[in-house]
Amino acid sequence: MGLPDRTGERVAPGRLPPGQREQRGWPVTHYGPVPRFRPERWDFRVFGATADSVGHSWDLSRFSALPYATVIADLHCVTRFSMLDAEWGGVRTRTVLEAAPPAAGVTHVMVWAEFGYSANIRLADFAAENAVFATHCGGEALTAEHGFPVRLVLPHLYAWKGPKWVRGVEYMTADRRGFWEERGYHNIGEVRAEQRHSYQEEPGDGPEL
Ligand SMILES: Nc1nc2c(c(=O)[nH]1)N[C@H]1C(S)=C(S)[C@@H](COP(=O)(O)O)O[C@H]1N2
Ligand SMILES: [Mo]
Repeated sequence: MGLPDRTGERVAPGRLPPGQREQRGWPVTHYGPVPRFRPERWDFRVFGATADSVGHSWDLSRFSALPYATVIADLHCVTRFSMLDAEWGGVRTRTVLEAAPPAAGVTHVMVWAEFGYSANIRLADFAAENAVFATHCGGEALTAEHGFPVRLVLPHLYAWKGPKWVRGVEYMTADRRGFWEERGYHNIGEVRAEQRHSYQEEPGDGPEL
């Protein structure tokens, strides 16, 4: 689906983060079933410690009307496959932060998806310039198994930090572990630092397990 044609190309040395290999094509990896999209019930909510103390929500047409950006970004799975240079289209996390600003004390966010999947992310990581709530890849709408209608792409963190089927963002004034962060994966998950597993965590990297 609109992936760059890299047939016969070699990946330049140093292009891949440590311990990763390039995956041609786009595998599907997730825990649990693919949710059914119900447009009449779908919303994207921002809640928790918002600057104005109220929650914000968008239905899909209003969410899709937010400023659209395209970003070239990788997907790095902790199981070591990487998809390089995909073109993602959607709403930058910065746009969401501007539309529904966090309160002054917010340090982390929890990104929530269907079926209670969640990922905790430091606010500064979430606000990265190339972080996008993607609705499209390669110019085409996401397929159901790749996260339709919205998934988070946060290329400097391992891909478990990028939920598919996103439903909202919780602003938090303290860190709390998400789904995989409670189950053995690293609380921060930075790809270049190979922060794969919770046993690698240093004091201060996350709440006690
Ligand atoms: N909701 C949800 N999002 C998820 C996951 C999941 O289990 N549930 N798995 C993550 C992991 S570990 C990876 S590698 C990517 C895989 O995305 P893909 O299936 O589009 O390749 O989705 C991420 N987002
Ligand atoms: Mo993954």
